[in-house]
Amino acid sequence: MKFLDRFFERSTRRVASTTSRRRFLGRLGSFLVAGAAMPVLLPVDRTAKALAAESPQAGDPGDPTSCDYWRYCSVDGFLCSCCGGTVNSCPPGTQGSEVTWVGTCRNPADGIDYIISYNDCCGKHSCAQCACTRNDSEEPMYRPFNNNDINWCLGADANVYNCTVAVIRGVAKAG
Ligand code: ABN
Repeated sequence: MKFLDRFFERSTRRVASTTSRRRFLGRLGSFLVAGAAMPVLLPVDRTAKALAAESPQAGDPGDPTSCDYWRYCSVDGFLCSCCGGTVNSCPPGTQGSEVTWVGTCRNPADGIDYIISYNDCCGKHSCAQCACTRNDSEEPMYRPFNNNDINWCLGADANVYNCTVAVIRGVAKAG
């Protein structure tokens, strides 16, 4: 009996000396925090939202080949919709720039402000049709981060600028 007492005492002490309640609680805490953060950290498919934003529910009034079209409120370039592309797709044989100028334009159909990216289409000589410079919120060249008079094709594989698209990226929300 004494043998068993000593055996259990020793094993209990060994467990007690190699583990601690604090460490257990710490690990449990990390586990819970990681679990809570997981949905935020995991890649989320936002395509549905982007596509929903791409076609405003209340309508998309105006002529995409005119500089007055609402999405062009901050454009500077040749409209791809006059160059064999559309308002949101590059003409065949050109490639959209990934680096781009972004603006916020109000859709008159629903009064909502949409985030619009003005990607340049690159790889073919300048289209030279429907030149538009509306430039809402643009600032002078000496503030380059707020200036849109930039050839974004310089960041693409092909540096030659052809035209500019206006893609709805989402809804701008205040606050
Ligand atoms: N982002 C349109 C553009 C292209 C070349 C030069 C100026 C502006």
